[in-house]
Parts: sequence; C-alpha cells; structure tokens
Amino acid sequence: MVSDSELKVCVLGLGYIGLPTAAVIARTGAKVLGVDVHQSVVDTVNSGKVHIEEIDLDGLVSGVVARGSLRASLNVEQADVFVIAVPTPFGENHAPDIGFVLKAATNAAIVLKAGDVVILESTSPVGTTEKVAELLASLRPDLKIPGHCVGVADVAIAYCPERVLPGRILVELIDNDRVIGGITPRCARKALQFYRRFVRGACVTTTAKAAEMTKLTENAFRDVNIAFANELSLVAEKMGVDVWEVIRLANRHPRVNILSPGPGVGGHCIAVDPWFLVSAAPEQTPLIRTAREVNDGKTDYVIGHAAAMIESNPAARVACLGLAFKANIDDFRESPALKVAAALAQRFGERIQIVEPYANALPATFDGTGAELIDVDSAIESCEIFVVLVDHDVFKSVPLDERADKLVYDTRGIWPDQPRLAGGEPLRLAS
Ligand code: SAJ
Repeated sequence: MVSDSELKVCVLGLGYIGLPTAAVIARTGAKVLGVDVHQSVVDTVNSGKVHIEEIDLDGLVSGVVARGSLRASLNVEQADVFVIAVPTPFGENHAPDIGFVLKAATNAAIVLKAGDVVILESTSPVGTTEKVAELLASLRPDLKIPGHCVGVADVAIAYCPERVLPGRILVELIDNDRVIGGITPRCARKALQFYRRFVRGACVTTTAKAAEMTKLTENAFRDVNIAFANELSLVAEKMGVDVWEVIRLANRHPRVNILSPGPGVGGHCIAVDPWFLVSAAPEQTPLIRTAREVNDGKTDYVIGHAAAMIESNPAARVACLGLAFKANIDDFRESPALKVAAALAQRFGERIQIVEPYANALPATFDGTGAELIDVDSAIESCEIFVVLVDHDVFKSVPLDERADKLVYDTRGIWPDQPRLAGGEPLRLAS
C-alpha cells in the first residue's frame, strides 16, 4: 500500500462515527475527504469546526483541517480507501433500512478504480456487505468485484464495525480491537492493512457475515444485561428492597457482574441494533426481543411512577434532572430521559423544570408545555421534587445537605445516601 502521506481516504457520512474516524485517519498524514449530504456539516468541517460534541474532537478537527489533511464535500472523489459510516435506522416493524448504505456505495461506485478498498462500518444486518458487493458488481461491470468474479478481484470489500463509546470515541477508535470481515480472505487482509495505520488494538480478520453478526451481538448482549438490571429494579421495588444495594452485594460474587438499572435504554445503537437480529430470525430470538420490551417498558414504568408522585404532591414543583441518553454527553437521540421529561411536561405543564447542562435550549417536543430549562442551582432553590433521569457528574456532586429535604425519584442510583422510603407507592412530601 502507498505511504501515509500519499494515501487518499474518502469517508462517507460525517456523523458521530464518520467525523472522528476521518479526523483520526487524517492525523496519520493521509489525505482525507469527508462526504456528507448536509451542506451545513460540510461547511462546519471545512471551517475547522465540529457539529457534534465529543471530547477532544474539536481540537483534532481544527488541527487536521488547518494542515490540509481533512476537508469535506457533498461529492465523492477518487480515493484509495472508501469508508462508509452512514446511519442504518430501522423502518416499519423494526426492519432495518440499509438505504443510506446502498446510496453511499452507489456514489463510491462512480469513482471506484482497480486497487481500491471499500469498507462498511455502519451497523448493518447480516448480509449487507454482500449486498454492497452485488451492487458494485452491477454498477461497475468493468471491474472484477469479489464474490462476483473468477480469479483475483480488482477491489477489496470488507465490513469492519465501529465499537466506540460516545464520550470516549477518540480513545476507543485507537485502542479497541477491531473485527474485520472480508467478502474474501484477501479483502479482509487488504482492509487490515488500512486499520493497522491507526489502530493500536488487535485487528482480527473473519468473514463479512461473521463481523456483521458480531457487532449486533455485542449490542444485544448489553441490552439483555441492562434488561436484567431493569427487571431486578422492579422486583426489588415490589419487595421493598434497595436494588442498588442488592446489585452492589451480588457483584461481590466473582462471577456476577450486574449492570445498572435506569429509566430505559437510549442512544442510536443498543435500543436499535438488537431488532436487526430479531427481525432476521424472529423465531430464534425470544430473549433478545423480550429484553428490548423490558427496557422500553421501564421507560413507561418510570413515567407512571413519577406522575403518581407528582400527582400526590399537587403544590410541589418538579425538577427533571437530565435529558441526554446517558451521562456527560449532549446526545438526546432515543433518550429515555427525554421521553420521561417530555411526558411529564405534557401532563403537568409549568410545574416541570428541566435541568440539562448539555442543552442550550429545550428541544421542540417541550414547545407549548410551559416547562423551562433551568440550572441545577435554581432547581435546588425552587423545586421540591427531583426526578433523576441522567447520571451526569454535575448531578452526582450535589451534596446531601442540599437535597435532604427533597422528594427524590432517583432512577439512576446516583445518590445512595438520599433518605428513601421502601416500596413502590408514590412518595409524599411532609406537609
Ligand atoms: N445503560 C443502562 N445501564 C447500564 C449501562 C447503560 O441503563 O448499566 C443505558 C445508558 O444509560 C444508555 C444506553 O444504556 O441509555 C446505552 O448506553 P451504553 O453506554 O451502554 O452504550 P452506547 O449506546 O453509548 O454505545 C454502545 C456500545 N456498545 C457496547 O457497549 C456493547 C459501544 O461500544 C458501541 O460502539 C455503540 O453502542 C454503537 O455505536 O453501536
């Protein structure tokens, strides 16, 4: 392969994965073009700025853009490596929609040449990489496409799922192990050479289908385990036991590692990807489907429990702490916290105050409800009921003496020292 400074890489999709990936590759000295369908994203990146919040990403992007290693465009250009990192949402009945992947591959096909490597990183249903190969074979009959030709193919096609955790993306892009699945073993080896340029973790090769299923398996595993914790939280409440204490104690067993209950599972990955497995093999996935339902059901349960608490205290003002889908990030996609807070605001109007240090304004779903965005200090001053929905560090740091007189529904277990009543009945403020 060509040297770092001569390598041209085209990253299709400049979202939460594509932009950090493009920036990390650009840091190696390669010439990277990031392609996005939104003019505003292209303009933002070309001005050296970022449109997403991620630790250290702004400094990295401004550096590589200033050096001329990264630029953005609406249009695909010739490159040696194409990395597809576009969304794969689900459509009706939770069936995955790979339309953006196929569109990106169609765009890459226009400029594809012999010797190029095409890598799909988007979370995808099993068989998607083969569909990409099929599409390229139909669009470019002049090229020998792996799986569709005799002898050595002209291009390599592989699947390499991203596995980074929002909030740690730049660290995990480098340090995590990567699974690289080729349409053929040769394709996998070609893609491996590319990842070795910037990945410190182990790079393990396999087939495209195994790599696709590995990605879905990782997120389904986490979903099932969170569902177990969420189910436990309901059982413990019925028994009048503190679930956090039970989990802490159970986790002292050398082979037990229970995750944390919460108001449900959010984000664009764990709440979505398990459905790709369920949709592909409905008969074989009762556990994975049930886990999804348990986690979604926990959000409805939290709404009901918080509403009962608010109704039992008609004069009290309520602070909902957090809207993000998890701690210390500004990402509200598929957020159970947002869903709970919006449901409460719709029902209780201006009694509801929202505290979200990662928001400058309330999302549109709060329009017309009367709910307001306030800071944590104002909430301590003005609200009697606290519904903790996100475990942001700034919330965790509120000491007991500032909240001892509050009625707290702590769905994340951030305040173990908070006086609480056992049992699931709505709590009342002392009058
Ligand atoms: N959550 C809990 N309890 C827990 C852990 C998480 O309720 O004990 C909730 C979070 O609050 C959040 C949701 O689950 O709402 C998901 O958060 P997360 O931190 O588990 O995962 P994501 O969605 O940020 O990132 C996941 C990661 N996958 C796994 O850990 C297996 C990440 O490595 C993937 O790259 C990412 O999905 C992805 O893009 O697929």
